[in-house]
Amino acid sequence: MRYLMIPVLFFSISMVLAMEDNLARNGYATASENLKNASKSIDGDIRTHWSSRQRERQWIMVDLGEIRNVGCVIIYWQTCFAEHFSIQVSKDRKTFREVAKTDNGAGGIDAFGFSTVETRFIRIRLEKPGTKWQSYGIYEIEIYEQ
Ligand SMILES: [Ca+2]
Repeated sequence: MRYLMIPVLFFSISMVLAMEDNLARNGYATASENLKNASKSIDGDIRTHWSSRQRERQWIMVDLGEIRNVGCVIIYWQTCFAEHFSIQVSKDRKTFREVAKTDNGAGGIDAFGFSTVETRFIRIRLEKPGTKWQSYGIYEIEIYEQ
């Protein structure tokens, strides 16, 4: 019994800590398309994902609901990752500023740390797919203060 309890307990503690720290868990997700699935990118479940259709330029955005300090974004890619993409922030959803960018994404997990900014909206601009399917899929977006 003890053998079984230890990993279960450890998993539970990890989940609680992650939920408290990850600002995206209290956010609202929207996207350039397939809106009904956008929330699956911030539902805390690594088995569910948002995916786009086959179009080169897309975006997905998380509204934190209020201005928060943000200094780290982690993206968990589904098979269809982006090779070129950037992360932008905005307080008002009108003026966006780029805080991270890559032209050599390789999928898996991408973690970006940057100087902490005050922001409400975090938008991931997807510029070029990295796979032959020419679409994008994201299991989860996590957003942290640092
Ligand atoms: Ca998910």
